[in-house]
Amino acid sequence: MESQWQQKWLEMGLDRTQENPKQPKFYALSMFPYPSGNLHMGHVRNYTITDVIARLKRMQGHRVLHPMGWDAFGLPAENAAIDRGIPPAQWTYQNIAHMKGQLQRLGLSLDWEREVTTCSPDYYRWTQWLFLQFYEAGLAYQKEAAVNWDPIDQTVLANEQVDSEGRSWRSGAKVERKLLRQWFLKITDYAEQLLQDLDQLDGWPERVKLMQANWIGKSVGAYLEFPIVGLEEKIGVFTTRPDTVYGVSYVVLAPEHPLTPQVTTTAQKQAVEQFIQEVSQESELERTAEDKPKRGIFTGGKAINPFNGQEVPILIADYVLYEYGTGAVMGVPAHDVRDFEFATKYDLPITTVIMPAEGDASEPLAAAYTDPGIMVNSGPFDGTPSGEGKTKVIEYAEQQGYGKARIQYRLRDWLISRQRYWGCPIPVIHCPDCGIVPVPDEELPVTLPDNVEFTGRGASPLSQLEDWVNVKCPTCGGDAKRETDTMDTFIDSSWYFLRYTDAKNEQDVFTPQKVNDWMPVDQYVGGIEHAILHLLYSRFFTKVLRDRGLLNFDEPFKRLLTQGMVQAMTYKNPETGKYVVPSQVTAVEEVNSETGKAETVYYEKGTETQLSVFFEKMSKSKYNGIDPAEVLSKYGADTARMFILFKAPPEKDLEWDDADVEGQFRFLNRVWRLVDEFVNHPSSAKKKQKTGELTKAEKDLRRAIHTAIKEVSDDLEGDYQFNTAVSELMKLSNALNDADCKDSPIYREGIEALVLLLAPFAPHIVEELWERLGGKGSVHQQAWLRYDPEALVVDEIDLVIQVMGKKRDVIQVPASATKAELEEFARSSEKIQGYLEGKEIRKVIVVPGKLINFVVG
Ligand code: ANZ
Ligand code: ZN
Repeated sequence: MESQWQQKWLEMGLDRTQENPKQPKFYALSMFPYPSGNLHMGHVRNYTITDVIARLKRMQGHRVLHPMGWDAFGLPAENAAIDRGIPPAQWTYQNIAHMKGQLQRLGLSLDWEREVTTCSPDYYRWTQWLFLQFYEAGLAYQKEAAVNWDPIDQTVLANEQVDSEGRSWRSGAKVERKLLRQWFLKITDYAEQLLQDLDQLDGWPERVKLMQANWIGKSVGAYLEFPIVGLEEKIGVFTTRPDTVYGVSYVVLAPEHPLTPQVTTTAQKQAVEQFIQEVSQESELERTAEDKPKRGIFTGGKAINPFNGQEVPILIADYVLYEYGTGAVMGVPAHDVRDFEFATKYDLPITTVIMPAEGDASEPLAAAYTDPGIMVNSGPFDGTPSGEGKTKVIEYAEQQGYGKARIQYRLRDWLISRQRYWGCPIPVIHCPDCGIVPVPDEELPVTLPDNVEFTGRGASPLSQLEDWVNVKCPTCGGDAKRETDTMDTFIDSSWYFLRYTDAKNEQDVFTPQKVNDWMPVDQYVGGIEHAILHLLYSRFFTKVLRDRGLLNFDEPFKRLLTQGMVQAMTYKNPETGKYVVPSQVTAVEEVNSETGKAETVYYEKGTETQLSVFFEKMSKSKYNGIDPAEVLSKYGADTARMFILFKAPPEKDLEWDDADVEGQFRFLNRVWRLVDEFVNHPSSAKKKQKTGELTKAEKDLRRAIHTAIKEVSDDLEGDYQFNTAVSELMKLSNALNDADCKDSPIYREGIEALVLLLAPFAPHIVEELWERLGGKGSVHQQAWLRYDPEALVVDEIDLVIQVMGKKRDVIQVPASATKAELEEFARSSEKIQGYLEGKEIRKVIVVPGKLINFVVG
């Protein structure tokens, strides 16, 4: 049935984007997949969530854009080419075809006419065009940067090709760092805006905004200059604590700092060079890890603290990073944890210059004092509170020419060059006379050649192709060479959501009218793993394109939902530490000797080893992956969707549980039977309008129906609590099942409501049922139901009557009854009269709306 409906929807064009300008727009977007070859459960969850939202918004009268595409460039395709000789394009397009089929089986209401594939020339032509926009704006530039170099294969490696021990995936060689001239995008120009505009993003999880803010890493402080004894140059440092400048007892340079050789004395030269050599082997993470002791060495040089004229030694240390701030630090051991540790180790003086209100500055510190306080030992600033001191020291520094205020961001420019084949070629030409020349517009795209050999060795495949590399300079006509680097695939995904709004445009990247109409994305759904880079880069692209006049909004994604992981049970042998394949596990019911309760215990087959079991993210290596294709074959898409939506709120992790899948399967079967019985019931064809008073049963059922409409609608508004929405639908189905008015038009109202409310969740079965009910058109073209507030009004309640705290009767009374009236109703019950007869009533307790209790003597 599912595939039939999918076919019909395709013919009807049901999933195509509606263009009626009178309807409000809604852009529902899932993060597009990498075509690895197979859909996994994480995809299924992601796309199901977005699909329910898209379907709901359509029923609520929006014109909806709900597209899909492929993030199709990247390393695995190239690896397939190296390992198995399959051309990257072939491997990629095969995977796309297969995964597209899988997606279609899920019954997603996607507009496939807007499909984008980032490795297709009609897409990457515009990626190249956009790169040139950045270049024109002065936001793309080249500089030297380190790459991973495999000395055996003589090739550049991606980070993913280097193992945790720093060895090459192929050759096993110890990977070296090598400097290459590479392309960068100047994202740092937008650091402040990227930070500030996070405030506009009310519909984003706080956690994601915080991660972005930390990544941008804004620090407010000062730039201060320390003269060097015997040299003209000064050492500039960045500090967030100018208030501690009188406590400086040394200055530290990063080993890579250009002044290092100059400040180093002959006596120290050899030791310094050896130290630099050692540090160059460490990664940034190793250099800054908090649990690692800081290492440094004296250069023999001295600097002068301009504030008090004191001479202090210049050191170099591993913990100072060349890429951050100025690559030099003023060391204040009394007030910085790292400096304290460092000064203690190298026997440098520790001078207190900030003191708590009741402190004693002459007492030696046991640890760095990092809180605010009062400035002491600080010349003219003594007695100033440290907060105020920061500003005062900066003002003084400016007057004296020692330095100035400075804001520093941790964010660095985006290195986009990759020395790989399967990526978007950077569209520039290097001419010995004209320098860098952009490839002219009319020559775009610069296409990837396909006569390429993949060996995984030597220079990147593109630079090995002489007739591709050698071209004439577009400006002077002389001999020139193409750029052979390709772009980071994060570039492809930084603008795909814009292209969907005008996916078939061959003249332009998109028209302003279309992009401004559909954007921003109203609801973006994807994994938390993209919380930083993908989202930050997309925001950066949006702002640059806005400044180029290509679009008119500040932020691309209005609301963001980061869905939780899909987990499943894993079995681990505690002795070997290895995961065990489920087919090798035996489950046994045993009585726990401590608690005396029966429980299920798991053993590795054929052994006495009890396995530890827990839920973990599905993965091949843990043998706990569940193949969506199998679930779809066994239960169909509707059940798979229902389970995923019901099992956990969308942003929480979801634990796969076959019993719950079965549960949803049974629920859909119950719905089926309900409708089936109704359709085959002779009275179902009767008139649809109820005239006259409703009976109690009808009123109760109508209340259940409208409660469901209200609750499901509320659950789907804003936070998308699909799990509770499904629970409400189950309640409604129970109410219908139990209803005492199956002949009434109210019952028909209920059956139809159940089908309509279920439509976004289980689209196929509901379409079939809608047809059987004789509904007009597709169920997915019906309007979302609105509840009738009057139907919710409870006009009668059940009053529990107790005598001495024991329940003796339940009667129906008007909901509006006062306490006195409730007592009167209770006393009029015959049963109660029996209990009260001949007894003295000492007290009557009334809980309005619920119960009444007679205390008798
Ligand atoms: C003196 C000082 C005294 C500092 C004190 C802190 C506390 P954030 O917040 O991360 O910006 N620093 C500056 N550049 C550095 C570099 N390239 N590598 C390592 N550390 C560097 O931190 C800024 C602080 O980190 C700066 O303020 C500097 O140490 C250090 F009681 O200067 B501070
Ligand atoms: Zn030229």
